[in-house]
Amino acid sequence: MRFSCYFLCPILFLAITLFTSAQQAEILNTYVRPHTSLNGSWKYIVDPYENGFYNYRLQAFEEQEDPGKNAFFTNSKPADPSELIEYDFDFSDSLHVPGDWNSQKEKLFYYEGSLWYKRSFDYQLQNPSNRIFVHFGASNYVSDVYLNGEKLGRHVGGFTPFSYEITPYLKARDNFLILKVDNKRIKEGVPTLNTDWWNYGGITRDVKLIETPDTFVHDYFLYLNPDDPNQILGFVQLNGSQKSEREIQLNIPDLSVSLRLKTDKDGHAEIDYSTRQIRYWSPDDPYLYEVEISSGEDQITDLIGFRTIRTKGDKILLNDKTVFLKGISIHEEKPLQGGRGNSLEDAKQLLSWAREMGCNFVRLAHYPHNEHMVRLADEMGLLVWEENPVYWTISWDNPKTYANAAQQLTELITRDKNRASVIIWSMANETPASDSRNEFLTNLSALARKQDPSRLISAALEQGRVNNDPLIRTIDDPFASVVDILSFNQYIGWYDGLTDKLAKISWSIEQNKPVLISEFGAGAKYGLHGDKLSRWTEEYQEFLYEETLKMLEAIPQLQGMSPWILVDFRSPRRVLPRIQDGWNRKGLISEKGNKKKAFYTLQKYYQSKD
Ligand code: GCB
Repeated sequence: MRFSCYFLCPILFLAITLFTSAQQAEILNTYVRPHTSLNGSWKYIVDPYENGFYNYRLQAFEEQEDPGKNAFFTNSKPADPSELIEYDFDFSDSLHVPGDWNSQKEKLFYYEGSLWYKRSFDYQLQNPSNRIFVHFGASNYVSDVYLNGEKLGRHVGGFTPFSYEITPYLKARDNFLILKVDNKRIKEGVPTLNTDWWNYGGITRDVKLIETPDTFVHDYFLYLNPDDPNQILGFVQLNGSQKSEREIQLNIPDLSVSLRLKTDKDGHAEIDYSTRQIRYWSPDDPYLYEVEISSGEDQITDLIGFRTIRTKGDKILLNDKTVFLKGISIHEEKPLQGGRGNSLEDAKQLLSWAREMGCNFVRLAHYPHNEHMVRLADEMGLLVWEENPVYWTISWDNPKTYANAAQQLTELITRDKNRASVIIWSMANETPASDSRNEFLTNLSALARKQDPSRLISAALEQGRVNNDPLIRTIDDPFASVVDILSFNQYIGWYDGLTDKLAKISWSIEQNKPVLISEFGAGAKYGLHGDKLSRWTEEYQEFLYEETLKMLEAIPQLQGMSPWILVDFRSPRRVLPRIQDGWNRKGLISEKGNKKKAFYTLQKYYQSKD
């Protein structure tokens, strides 16, 4: 009984639970708040030995009583020509923010380590009693943040937002914001040492300054009760010295909702409102309501769709109607240019390709993508799978690794919980079953369900064999009992035999749950042609898609798929000269935007599902 340890190891469980109290970011919902952008040109210093962080005894400068001028975050200059200071941001080279460093500078293409960023700015508060925050959309992987020489904090995790209040440190002129960003891969990290994607380092998403009144709308969550599509549930949370017993006005003009809420002593107010008027969000009608929330001087307007998503037996029900998920997996790379994607234009290109292929669903692999992706999916009517970067073989027994995974998942849910397009939180990808892994993922799922009762839980699992028969496949992973949607990756015909094997496979899946094939695929170099048994040709990939689709149709619980992958993407594991040259070639579109034959195979299949 693989789950027994879950019950038998109360001490470990307690330790894990203690680490789940994730920290709340200082400012949220920044997408819809007025802001001052700190994007643009930032000075940088490459620091592989972390010379600006540690002294020559490897003691952190910031832990010394006097860090001294050689600590880079002090941004010091020689007071007179005799003084020895061995760095100078202002005479250093620049990088564009947002953006990874690897694709901006040839000399940094393979760089994994510490790099310091510095940007100066002036800022005058609009009202002296206001507060001000600095917000980072994401920065990979560990970020130490300083303003005017003061440490604001450290953030761990490469794909989720973080922020700090800077009110006490702000000056009207010549503020200097400094980050040390370190993308060294570490075993206990999330993800860990080994991935099949490029470890792009740097401040990869927008940097914003956001000014608020002393007391402001910190957070809100509006969702439909999954069991009653007429009931809007949720909360509004205030932050600030006046947050207790305070009035909040919540309006949804197109629904004729005008609610007056009152916060409790913690600044929290619950929403519970019933109406029969709701126009439900769906891929056919991605309708978004304007929701206005105000309290005191603060006002925020967001666009929020209302829909229910649940499963019944082996069906997925969107607004109580069955839906088949015609999907594709996507990595967050800039189409055509390469490097980490981060703009609305990047999102538009990727999601338009998915739409052109006939998708109603995208799997955003293998980590949280930028917010433009889900905002645009909301507008376009694409259903979304979002994923925590728990990939392959994480340090399952390390409580700090768990705490980090829980923190990243919390930050993702916090950011995207109001997006109707997002229907699935995925806990992990291709993780090997063991007691400690099962506990890890079970606890993460419980955390996700607690934070968000309105969505489905899944994970990209692996398949197994029945009685060791290579031709009869099943899902015997114990985590299958926890998920709502039974998803798994399979590469029959690519890593597992040749394409002729596909016709011989049968599936014996016992769980009465919707089945989603989270990955299948084959590598093909765009423009390389040959017979359908020659690896890397478009014909091989096309044939594998044809045969796989036939094979999958025989699974009675099949409710969708997200084949691997929309576009060729960079991976240091893919070194075959002339074919891969550093790219994973399983894309249906090349990195230059050319569609391979299998693109049309999948398009035709999805059209047949309409
Ligand atoms: C997988 C992984 C994905 C890889 C893919 C491949 O199973 O989930 O991250 O990129 O296979 O191409 O091998």
